[in-house]
Amino acid sequence: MQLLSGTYPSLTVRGGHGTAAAPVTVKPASGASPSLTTVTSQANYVTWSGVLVTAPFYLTGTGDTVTGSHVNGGGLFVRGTNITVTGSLFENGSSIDGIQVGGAYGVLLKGNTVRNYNQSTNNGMHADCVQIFDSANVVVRRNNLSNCYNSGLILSVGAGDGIYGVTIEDNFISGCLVVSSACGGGSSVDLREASTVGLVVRNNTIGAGSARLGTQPGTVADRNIISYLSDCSVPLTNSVVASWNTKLCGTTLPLLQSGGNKAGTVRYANAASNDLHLTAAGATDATIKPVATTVPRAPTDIDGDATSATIAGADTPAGTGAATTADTTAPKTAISSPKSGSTVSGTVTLVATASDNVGLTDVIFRAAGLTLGAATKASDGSYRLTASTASFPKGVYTVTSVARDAAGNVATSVSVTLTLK
Ligand SMILES: [Ca+2]
Ligand SMILES: [Ca+2]
Ligand SMILES: [Ca+2]
Repeated sequence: MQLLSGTYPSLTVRGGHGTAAAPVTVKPASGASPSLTTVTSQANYVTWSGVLVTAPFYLTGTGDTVTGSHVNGGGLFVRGTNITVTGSLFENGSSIDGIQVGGAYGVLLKGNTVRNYNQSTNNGMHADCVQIFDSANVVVRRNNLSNCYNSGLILSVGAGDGIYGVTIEDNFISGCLVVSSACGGGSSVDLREASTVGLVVRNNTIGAGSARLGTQPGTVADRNIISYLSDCSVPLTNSVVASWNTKLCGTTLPLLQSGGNKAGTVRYANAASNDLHLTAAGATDATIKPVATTVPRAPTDIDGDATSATIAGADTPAGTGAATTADTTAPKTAISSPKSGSTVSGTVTLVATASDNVGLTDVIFRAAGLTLGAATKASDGSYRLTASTASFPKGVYTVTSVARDAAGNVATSVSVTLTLK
């Protein structure tokens, strides 16, 4: 579908004939400069390529992609399933988030720039570059997020459905520096949302603003560079921290005395313009002596260079990284109990097997388009979730287990059919 020049009224896209193998692409016609206002994309397998959007942009379908596009003055609301947002620029919104991922499943945000979102009215949006809530299996990779009023990247409670499986890697993330007089210098990252399960934060360079990391069980925060750390007790490893809350944590932050962490200031190419690439001296500043952790380092940096085992953050200078083998092998998972065709009631224990060539990050169970919860590993190696059926209407459900590894590869089991009575 090719768009001619002009300013379009509010668009809603329904129906359509896209498939995973052959998505419908919406793009400007050759030489045309269309300008879209509000876009609501409800159709499945639509690729928005090279479009300009100046108002809210909603993605609610399955298998939709936004690539090489420019959202100027608007924000993207990701509400669908298996959504990819890549190589796009989001900027200059007011009292709106740059990219808001809510009630979504299977989202990749890769290689985008999100910047300059301010808050001028008290509408409850708390303008963030990226906000995630009530979602599962989200990968935020190789983005540059900066200058957003409330936070560069925030996980929040939403409706309380929980956040399952978020990998944040190879990003430059800064808080609010220059946008407006209302800009209070907010958080670079705020990852404290307690319902989060399976959070991996690795190889990020986190610039100006307060870094608020979480302490949720299983969180991994490894090989990051952090300008200002707000917390005294977070699961930080192999990281370089320039400054921290000395009132709360003391002048000698204990977590920087172990775990491969160190205190130190890192020199960047141009921090004022959010270019957090390392200078030659910065590469020395960011050098670490790593200790072993439960997840490997990210294979590539923000530029796609191979990461170095001994350099923290999102940028490895080209040529200094040792090639690692990216893990492209998805985990395997299957539901072992209850058997398909079973009738269940009351409290049900779901049991799955799961494995991966490198290592699993988490296993969740899903039914009726909802994430039921995260499984815990039992002593026999199986993954189990005990869930009440009280909030589900009686009927027939297809239940799957979903396993994820640290590279963000996801596997979904063959479904089992359970009758709830
Ligand atoms: Ca927000
Ligand atoms: Ca690099
Ligand atoms: Ca794997």
